[in-house]
Amino acid sequence: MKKRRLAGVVLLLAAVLSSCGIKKTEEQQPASPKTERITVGFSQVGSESDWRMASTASIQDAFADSPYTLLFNDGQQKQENQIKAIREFIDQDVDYIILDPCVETGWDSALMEAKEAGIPVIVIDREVSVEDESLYTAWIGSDFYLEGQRAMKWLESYLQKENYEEPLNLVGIQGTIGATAQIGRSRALEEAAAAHDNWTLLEEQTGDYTEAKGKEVMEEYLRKYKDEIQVVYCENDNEAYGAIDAIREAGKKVGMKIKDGEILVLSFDATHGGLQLTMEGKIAVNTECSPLYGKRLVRMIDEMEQGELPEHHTYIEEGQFSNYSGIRAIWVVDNSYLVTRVTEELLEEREY
Ligand code: GZL
Repeated sequence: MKKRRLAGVVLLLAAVLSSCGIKKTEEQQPASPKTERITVGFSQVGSESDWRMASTASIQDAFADSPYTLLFNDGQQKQENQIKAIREFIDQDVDYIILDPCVETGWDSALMEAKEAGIPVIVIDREVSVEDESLYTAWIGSDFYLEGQRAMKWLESYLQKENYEEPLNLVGIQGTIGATAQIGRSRALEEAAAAHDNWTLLEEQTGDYTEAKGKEVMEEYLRKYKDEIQVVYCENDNEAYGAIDAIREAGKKVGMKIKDGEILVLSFDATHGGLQLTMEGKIAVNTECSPLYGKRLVRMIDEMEQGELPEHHTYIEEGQFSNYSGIRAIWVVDNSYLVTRVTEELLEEREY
């Protein structure tokens, strides 16, 4: 049991005994507990993308300004590393664990061990799929399926605005297979392709959210499909960087003039580099996925330290960006979402 909690029990026992007139002699009075800093173990997916680095920086910076000690572990995109880190945090008897899970499944036993050790787990960003949802105290992250729907609605609107009704061939460069972000974004692409008679989803392959793999996959697509590709759906900015390089090296152009043979690139994350390319029209639309969890997490732990239980499932607000002025908003089901034009000023203001 955490020394801090043990001290609390001893104090309570002493209070009960003295209230029954059972005086403990001086030497038996428990020493006043040394208040230890609250420690928080953070198991991060890895360092695979600009988004990930921004997520890590946001959390490390926020905890550096907090009364809490953060123990950080980079999982290098491997679940076994993250499970090992969770077990090490349990052995170190941390007060809280934060987990950004590389994939959704396979967490039940590690989270059960944390529960049995009395350590609350906060899951961020991607989700865990577990039998018993009480294995984690709270999840806060993005609605990845909605992100993908927003990207697809933008593409639909764009094609309508441009009166493009010819056949449209798309390829998908997916994120890490099994990650919540990949599951949601890929589902939106596949559903949209199936819903349009003139759209054909030629192929999807994982780019693992990295620039190198994104480029490799795009090179293979270009070899295979030659001039047939009109749209590339990149599930994060780093994959888009790689895909754009491959398209350029193949002597083709990225842009929005599909009728002139340009290849239209969609991306996610809205990182600084991704928004720069969006402002230049090289990424047609960039759907935001905010990595800024740090301050929220410190506030969440502040509240939990006061005995307040956070919401179990919280979605964060996210934007969408383009340099195409013809679409100011898109609608998904009954909700409208603004599309913001990227300007130098906007880039200046961005936190990541
Ligand atoms: C999504 C996040 C994804 C980003 C990628 O919330 O998990 O992982 O979209 C990152 O850039 O690698």
